[in-house]
Amino acid sequence: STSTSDTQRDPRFVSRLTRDTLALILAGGRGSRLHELTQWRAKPAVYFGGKFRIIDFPLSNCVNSGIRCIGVLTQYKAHSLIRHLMRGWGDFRGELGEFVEVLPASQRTSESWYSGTADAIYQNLDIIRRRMPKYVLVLSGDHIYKMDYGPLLAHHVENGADMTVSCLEVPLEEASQFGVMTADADGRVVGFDEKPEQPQPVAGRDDVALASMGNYVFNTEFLYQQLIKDADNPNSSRDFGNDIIPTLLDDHRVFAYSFRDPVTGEQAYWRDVGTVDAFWQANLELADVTPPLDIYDGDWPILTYQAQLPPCKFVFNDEDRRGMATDSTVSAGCIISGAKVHHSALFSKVRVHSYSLVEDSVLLPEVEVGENCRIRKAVIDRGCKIPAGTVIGEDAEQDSKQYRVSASGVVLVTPDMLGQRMHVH
Ligand code: ADQ
Ligand code: ADP
Repeated sequence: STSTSDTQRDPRFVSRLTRDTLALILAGGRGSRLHELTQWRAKPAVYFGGKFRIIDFPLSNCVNSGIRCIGVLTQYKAHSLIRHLMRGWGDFRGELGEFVEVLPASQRTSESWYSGTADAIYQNLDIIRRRMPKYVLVLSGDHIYKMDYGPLLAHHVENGADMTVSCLEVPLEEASQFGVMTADADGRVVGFDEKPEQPQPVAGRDDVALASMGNYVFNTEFLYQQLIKDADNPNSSRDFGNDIIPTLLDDHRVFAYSFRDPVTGEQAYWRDVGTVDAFWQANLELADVTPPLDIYDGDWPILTYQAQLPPCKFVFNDEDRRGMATDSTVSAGCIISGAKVHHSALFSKVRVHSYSLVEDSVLLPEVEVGENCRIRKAVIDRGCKIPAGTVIGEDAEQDSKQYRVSASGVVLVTPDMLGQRMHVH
């Protein structure tokens, strides 16, 4: 097996790590707490950050890290996701050994769909075997963050690990939604509980716990053995966090890799935009003067599919109808005509018409806001046509009759709620 001494023998060792890695992105999850936003699309296909989809973040991280052998495992409502992958991620250079391959659940090993995350990988073992990578990097397709996977792989190899779990510190009171681990002084994982009711804090602290990010590095041979063993266990739910990781700790070398901001060494940006509130907030944060996530960082570009679109345009009609946007992100193809947009995120091809106001809101592609509307604290799904004179976000009781109002008062509006779904293409 590879060891630190390889680094001394061969100076090309570090770049070989990412080149010898196959990344498998789990993108089959439902994301049910996003409610109607994932009624027709998988969570990784949900729009984010003005012009991206969530899956663009792990995909860009792979490419920026030098990992260009990538499989995306899809299952739930995958049409929108697969279309995006084909348009935006389909032009890799096969002759250079680069690819983004879609691996849909297709009952290849049995009559069942992917039952859990481990089963999703298990059902593709023969495909992995054919690629013969040295390491398999299993990634969650659900999170927004910028991460170089190179140091994670180096950490794995330097520790002589069988498996490495990427993790970060989270407040103890939020920890029960994650896989929570404890590690010894060398970083070896000694305890792992999937979504525990009483999470264990980090040694010597009482306010934070070590949460798994759902990103794992495996030695390929080790992964085969464990998945085959798990497949023989009739009591397993075939999930890495529930069934596999806890059983490995005694006999195998499982290490924790703590993900930190590479520049500051502080807690890194990582968001599970799993609820409508979290989705709304994370999108609006990008419009802040100093956002917590820099999407303008040329050293770590977030790649995506970009439609051919004209520039966005702001029309000043007269003193009462100045088209303007402040503290907002506005994407290509938008037209703001005689209307005010403040502290909002407008995705591509959004139209806002005269005398209207849009504030603290996230408008997904192709939303049209008619004249004389007031929209506050809303998330408006792709393609919604908001009729002239509509008021949203001022009266929660009224809003909740037609739309979904979240615990913190964010109003979610979808074409289905407006009776308009059939007009979307
Ligand atoms: P969860 O996010 O709750 O916890 P899960 O719902 O299994 O786990 O989703 C993990 C990833 O796999 C997501 O990207 C999802 O889209 C995808 N996925 C889920 N089911 C799938 C299937 N059948 N086929 C293909 N893809 C599927 C996990 C870990 C925790 C960890 C958190 C971090 O189990 O230990 O703390 O992620 O968010
Ligand atoms: P995107 O995620 O790219 O915005 P759409 O909003 O067009 O995609 O829809 C996502 C998927 O859901 C597509 O496959 C679309 O055909 C399907 N879909 C949307 N609404 C309905 C509906 N009311 N009935 C059946 N399928 C739908």
